[in-house]
Amino acid sequence: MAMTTGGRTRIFSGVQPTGHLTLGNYLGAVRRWAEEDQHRADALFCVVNLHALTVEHDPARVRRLSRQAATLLLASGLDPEVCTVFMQSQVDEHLRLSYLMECTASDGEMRRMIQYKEKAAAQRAKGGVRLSLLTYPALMAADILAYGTHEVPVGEDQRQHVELTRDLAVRFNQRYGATFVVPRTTLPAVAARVMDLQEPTSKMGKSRARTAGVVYLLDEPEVVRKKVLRAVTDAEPEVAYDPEQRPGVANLLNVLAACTGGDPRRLAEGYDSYGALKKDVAEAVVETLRPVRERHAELAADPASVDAVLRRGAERARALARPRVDAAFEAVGLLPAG
Ligand code: AQP
Repeated sequence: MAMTTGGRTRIFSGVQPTGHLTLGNYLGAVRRWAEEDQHRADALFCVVNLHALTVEHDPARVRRLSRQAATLLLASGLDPEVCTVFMQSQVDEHLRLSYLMECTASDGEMRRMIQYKEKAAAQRAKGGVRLSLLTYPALMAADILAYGTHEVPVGEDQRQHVELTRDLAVRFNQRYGATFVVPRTTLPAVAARVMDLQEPTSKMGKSRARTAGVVYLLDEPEVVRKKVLRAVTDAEPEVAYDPEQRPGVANLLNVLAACTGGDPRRLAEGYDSYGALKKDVAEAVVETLRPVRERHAELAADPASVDAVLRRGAERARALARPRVDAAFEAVGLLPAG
């Protein structure tokens, strides 16, 4: 029998401190964690800072972005009295289990990951691909499986990694006995993949080099307006929702729907010019992000309280993860420590 989670649904998800958090992170993942997930389950949310070392990094920047990401999670409404917020590197169980996941996965599986292919191509051109970029999904599987997670709320781009996590959990359980819960992905109803405003066929990502099409959670309202008003659309005269043929307009309609609660197809019917649509999108985004920016400013003024939340979160996470990771060590044939 896989270890239980006390009868409650367990949710785990995370965000990488590879850059400043974006509107994509918020609409695709973080907002749902705060508004729904933390209230309906035993939920853990993590700044996955080890993942930020898979690409070239500046230690001071990773340190700064890690604390900023944690502060933004709290500013977005994650309540440490209700859920567990912590820093991945402060809970050793992630790395312990990651090695067992590397021993469960095959190199072919890792090489098939789309994110690996995309990022490796970019890094190869710059001079070298870190081995950890290839094995990243093993660490991500460990992040999820250590907690007996049932649901992983993520954006569409992470679906393939959660699928791999499922495969690894099933394989491990078959080889060594039931140890892990097999988790499933949950996606938001709209905005599961927010696209770059300048390149609407690419995901809006926080580590993109060109930032004109990326809205950051901490952008000033004037900057948000400028980025949205300059978004790439197309030459067709009427506003219509067609993600395949007209990705720029569809992206704006998805963002508007996510911010205002409407349906993107229906919303399209209410516009006869791109100018009017962009104006409404800009204001909807500014208003959606306003409370997050304001709360962030308050919390950032007291970094010690954020660190205290992370310390408490890490303690709880460690206590939850350790028995399952110890059981996995024993199951594969490693002698127990004491
Ligand atoms: N554009 C997006 N639309 C919807 N959801 C998104 N997510 C990320 N981008 C979008 C979701 O946000 C959570 C945290 O993801 P991440 O930290 O991996 O985000 P990132 O911004 O994509 O970071 P990078 O460094 O640019 O990473 P790569 O290129 O590796 O994705 C996840 O739930 C993610 O799905």
